[in-house]
Amino acid sequence: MKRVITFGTFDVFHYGHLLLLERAKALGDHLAVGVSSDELNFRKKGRHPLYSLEERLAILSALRVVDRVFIEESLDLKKDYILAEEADILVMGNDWEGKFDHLKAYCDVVYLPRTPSISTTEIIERIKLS
Ligand code: C2G
Repeated sequence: MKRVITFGTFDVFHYGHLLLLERAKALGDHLAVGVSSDELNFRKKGRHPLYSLEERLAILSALRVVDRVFIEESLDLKKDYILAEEADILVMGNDWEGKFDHLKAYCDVVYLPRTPSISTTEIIERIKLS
């Protein structure tokens, strides 16, 4: 049984998020998702998510491909989350390419290509203009 772990904010959940999770799950049998706390997202992106942590956790928990969700409080705790979840594979989008290579001591690290032309920021902009 292979355990996969991935992380993200998943704000305004969209098709690119779904494809990332489906490809992550296909690499193993069990998928755990670390969902960024509102504070962590503010530190990463300089804005609060539109969807609250509770809403983002609820959406992710309801997905068939997701077996478990937990809260990611800090980018620096990845090693602890990997060990706690007994993960065999860490999956990240390739916007993080190379950034987590030091974790190869604990599990396989795979960067998957992002789905082109879709992002939460772009969706927010489109809604503002319409
Ligand atoms: N994603 C994707 N294609 C897109 C948009 C996003 O494959 N068009 C992927 C991202 O690469 C990421 C996941 O969907 O793997 C979640 O995206 P974000 O919420 O933007 O993730 P991010 O805030 O970068 O969080 O610990 C690292 C972070 O928590 C990652």
